[in-house]
Amino acid sequence: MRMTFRWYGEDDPVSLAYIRQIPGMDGIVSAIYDVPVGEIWPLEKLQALKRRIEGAGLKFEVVESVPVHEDIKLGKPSRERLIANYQQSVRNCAAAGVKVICYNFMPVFDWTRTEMARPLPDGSNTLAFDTEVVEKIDPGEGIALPGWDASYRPDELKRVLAEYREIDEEKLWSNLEVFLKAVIPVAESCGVRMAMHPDDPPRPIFGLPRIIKNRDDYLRMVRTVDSPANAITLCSGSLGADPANDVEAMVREFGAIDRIAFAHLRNVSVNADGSFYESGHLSRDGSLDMARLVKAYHDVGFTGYFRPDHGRMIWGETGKPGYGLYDRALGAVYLNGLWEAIDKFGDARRS
Ligand code: DNO
Repeated sequence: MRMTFRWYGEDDPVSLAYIRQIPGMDGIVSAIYDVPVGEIWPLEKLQALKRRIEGAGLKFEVVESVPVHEDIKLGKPSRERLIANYQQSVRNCAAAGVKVICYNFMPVFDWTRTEMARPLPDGSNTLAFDTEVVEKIDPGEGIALPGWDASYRPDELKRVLAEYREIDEEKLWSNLEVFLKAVIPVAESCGVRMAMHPDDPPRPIFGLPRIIKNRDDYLRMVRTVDSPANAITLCSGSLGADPANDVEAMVREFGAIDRIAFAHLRNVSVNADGSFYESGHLSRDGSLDMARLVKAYHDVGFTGYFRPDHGRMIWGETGKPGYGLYDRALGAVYLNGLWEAIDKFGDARRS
C-alpha cells in the first residue's frame, strides 16, 4: 500500500511542503486543471507538475481525474475525436510516469452534497447529503446546490439535462463500453491503470442514470474489457452511502482479482433514507468499520494507492470543503496506523 494525498495544484491552500510533513506520506494525487474538458493534456504540463511534486520530495503516480467529456457519455458523434484526445492524454500521463488514472462516468454532476459545512457536535463541520432536499429539487427549474461543477450556465444545464432524457442506464452502459474498448487497450499498452470512481452518492439523482453504484455494476464493468488496466477506484465513502453495499466484501472480491488500483478511504454516517454526513475517519465515528476495510486490503495483498478521502474542517481551518489539511492528515495517520498494526499482529499476514 502506498499512501497518497490529493493536491489541487498551486491554488490549493494546502502546500506540498505541509503534505510532505504528514507521517508516512509517499505521493501526491493531482491533475491538470487548466485544460478544458475534452482537450489533450499536454506532456509539458504533466512534466512540469511532476517536477514540482518531486521537488517537494513526493511522488506523482496518480491522476485524479482525467474527466470524461459529456459527449462521450451521451454517445454523440463528436465522441470519436474526444476519445482520441482522451487516449492521447492517457499516453501523455504515462510518459510523465503516471501509473493510475482515476475517472468517473457520472452524467453531468460529479459528487453531490446538500451542505458543505454541516456543524457537528464537536465543533467541526463537514459535507452532508440530505435525501429529502434532493428529492424536492426539480432540475428543470435549476439546481442550487453547493459544490457541484458550476461550469454550466443555467441554460447550458437545461440543454445537457434535456439531452440525457434519451439516455437510460443501458444506453449509458453501451456508451461506457465504447469508451472502455477504446481507452483500456491504450492504457494497458502504456502501463497505466484506469480506475473508475463510483457514483457519489451511489444512486440516480435528478432523473439522471447512474451505473457505477454497487458490486454488480463493478463486476459488469470489469468484465466489459478483461484487462488489469480496467480497474477500480474503490471509494469507501461513496459506496458506503448505500447501506446495501458491503464495502468490505467488495474489497475482498475485487482485490482478489487485482482490480482495485486506488482506494479512497473515508467514513460516512448513513441514515436509513440514504441521507448521510461525512464523519471523522475512525470506525467509531461513522457507519463503516475502517479497521475491517483496511484488514481486507491487507489480506488481499493490496499494493496500490491509498488516500485519506475528504476530511471535516477542524481546528478553525477554512478552505476547499472536504480538502483541508488537518483532518485528512489525521485520516492518513490513522490508516497507516491500522496498516502497521495489521501487518505486525494481523493473523492473515502477507509480505
Ligand atoms: C470528490 C471526489 C470526486 C472524484 C471524481 C473521480 O471529492 O471524490 O470528485 O475525484 O469523481 O473522477
